[in-house]
Amino acid sequence: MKTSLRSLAAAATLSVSAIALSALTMAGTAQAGATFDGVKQKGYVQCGVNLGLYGFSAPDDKGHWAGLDVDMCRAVAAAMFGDSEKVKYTPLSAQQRLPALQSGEIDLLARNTTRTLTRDTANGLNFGPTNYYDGQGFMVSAKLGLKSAKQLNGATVCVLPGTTTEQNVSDYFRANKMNFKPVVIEKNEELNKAFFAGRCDALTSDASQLAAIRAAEAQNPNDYVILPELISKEPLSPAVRQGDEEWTNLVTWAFYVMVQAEEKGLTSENVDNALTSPDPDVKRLLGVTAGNGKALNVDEKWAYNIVKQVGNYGESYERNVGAGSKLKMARGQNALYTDGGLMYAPPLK
Ligand SMILES: N[C@@H](CCC(=O)N[C@@H](CS)C(=O)NCC(=O)O)C(=O)O
Repeated sequence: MKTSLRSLAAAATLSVSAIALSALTMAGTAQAGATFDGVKQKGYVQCGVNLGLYGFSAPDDKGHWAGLDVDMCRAVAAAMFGDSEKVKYTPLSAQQRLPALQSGEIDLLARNTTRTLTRDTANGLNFGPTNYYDGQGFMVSAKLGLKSAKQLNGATVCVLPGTTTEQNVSDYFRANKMNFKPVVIEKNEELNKAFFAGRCDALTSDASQLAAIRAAEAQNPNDYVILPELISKEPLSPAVRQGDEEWTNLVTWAFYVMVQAEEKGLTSENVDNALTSPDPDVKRLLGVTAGNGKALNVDEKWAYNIVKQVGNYGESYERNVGAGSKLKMARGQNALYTDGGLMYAPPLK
């Protein structure tokens, strides 16, 4: 009796440890997901981007896609293939973007897309880390002499459908007991034209986009002002389909590499010298100490390739939307946490 009890207990311990062991093994070897495998097999990332939004995703003078969102696509390609050029771009309107991801037409959506609960759940998406913290604002003609969005009662407002913008603007007017007349136009280009032609008193959009539209499309940018109120939170984030953790992980950590590189002072210029750094975090980041690559099922040089080819987050920011661009956006909330911003990379270990 005693023996059999003991052997039962032993068997139970054995099976518990067998389960624990198999769980460990599972965690140790990355389970390849369909998107991860598909991307690897075809040799490029199919990235959904904006139809053309200066600073985020727009073709440059030479026809190369450039921008903060484009750099997200490039970082993932650098991690996966050691080559940031292994990306094909699918330009998408606001209304096309989610179906394009859900249907599998694209692998990654990096198109100034706000992370929301509904998109994260009912729409079947997963979001990577926010690559630009934004908020919705209003742009008006300077001639109107307005100082505040609170003066917009009765205004006609140009707004793009299929966006968080559309909902926020009605919430804002209702909350402030004001009326407005929406002018809803699906194509960005036509919407902006309508605004610049004077068909609406105000254009509403994420504030970074208002700055981009003003810089790239106004005949005289000084004729327009962006009102000071930000009426919403728009954490713009890359999105993937649910169901492929391996792919979600790669996208997530590819972005964190750029932030971590900035935290550590690593740039595309100095990253080669950093390969001999004695700092254990830098060694791990650059694959001098192996482990992170294996965990993500990519080459140990994955993060080095991102920093070398795409740069750290600050470099990407300044080049695309900051001092080195037409937008000249201050870092604001997009500064590192050490400078009072929200950019913070969890440990890459
Ligand atoms: N971040 C918001 C808005 C995204 C969006 O599509 N914004 C429009 C304007 S409201 C846009 O990208 N415009 C680019 C352009 O006008 O070129 C969302 O995810 O719904």
